Amino acid sequence: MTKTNNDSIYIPKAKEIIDNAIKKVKDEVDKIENDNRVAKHFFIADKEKKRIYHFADEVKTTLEGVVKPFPNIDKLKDVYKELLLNEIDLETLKKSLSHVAKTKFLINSLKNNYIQKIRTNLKAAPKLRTEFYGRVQSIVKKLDPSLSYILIASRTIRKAPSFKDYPTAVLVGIPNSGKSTFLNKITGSKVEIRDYAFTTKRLQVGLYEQRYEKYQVIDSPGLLVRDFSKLNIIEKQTIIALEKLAKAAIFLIDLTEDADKQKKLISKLLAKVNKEFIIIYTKKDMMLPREVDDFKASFKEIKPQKDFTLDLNHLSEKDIEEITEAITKLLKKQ
Ligand SMILES: Nc1nc2c(ncn2[C@@H]2O[C@H](COP(=O)(O)OP(=O)(O)O)[C@@H](O)[C@H]2O)c(=O)[nH]1
Ligand SMILES: [Mg+2]
Repeated sequence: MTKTNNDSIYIPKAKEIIDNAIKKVKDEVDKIENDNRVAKHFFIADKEKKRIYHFADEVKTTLEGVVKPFPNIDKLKDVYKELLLNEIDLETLKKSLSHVAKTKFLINSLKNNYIQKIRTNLKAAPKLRTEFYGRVQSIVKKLDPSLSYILIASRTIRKAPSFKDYPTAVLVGIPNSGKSTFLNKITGSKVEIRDYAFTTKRLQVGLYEQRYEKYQVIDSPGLLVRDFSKLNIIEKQTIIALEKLAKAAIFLIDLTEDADKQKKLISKLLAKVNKEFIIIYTKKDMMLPREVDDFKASFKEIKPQKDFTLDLNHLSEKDIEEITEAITKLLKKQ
């Protein structure tokens, strides 16, 4: 399982593993013909041995393909490990991987066993080979729950974007506050924007460059105000990004939504992850100037390094320059 942009990961089910092995044997062994240089029962026994070898090897190769490419969890970068642990149980994953690995060894020793049996009883070769297939099939069948779990874990890893090591700011705000719009404007990314909540279901990465240095901005799924212990898997990704990647936070505050609720969110987050931050008040165009002033007055005890009040859909070049300048200043700070 390598990490590419392609979301398709293939991990076979037990039945496919067996069907595939049977087909491979058919293709490679069935067509071998007796050239009449050996007695018939030798020939038949030999062919059955070949079936056993091919069958076992095919299953073994498939199982290797499941286990080998899986990254060493203990060596994963912190942020990837946390994102993985957010969605899966590490013990179950480790057990599943070792279940597959053990099955591989078990099949190998069974294979040696049956080959030996055929050597001492050539006439029983067809019966022994059928018995071998049956035993392998029932061992592999038991793998299904482990294979499903490995698939879930693989998808979780694959879903994570490729984070860069550049200085990083994480965008935080309630759903629909303009995070993705902001990311696209500042970094030229093309993250999906919709006028309904929860469009962004996972972390997104954008990059911008200033004076030949690169910076990373991460768009996160919307956070609701509630107990951090009650955050769902998607919301927890934001906390992980803040803890593991962010040098600074950028809070997007929606002027058309409840001020108190958003103030609480900021305070709670800052209490949990102590970061310097910028505030971007969004949807200025939808409010009267007096309403904007009232809203901001209620935020006066929150002290950002810098704040902006904007209509994100109509940012000027100058706005963008000023905003990136402010972000860079925070990210460059020693
Ligand atoms: N009028 C107006 N709409 C905005 C502004 N910022 C964002 N929006 C709209 O709000 C909706 C949600 O924006 P989005 O960036 O997807 O929010 P996210 O959920 O925080 O990522 C979209 O329809 C945006 O066009 C703004 O400053 N003014
Ligand atoms: Mg979004």
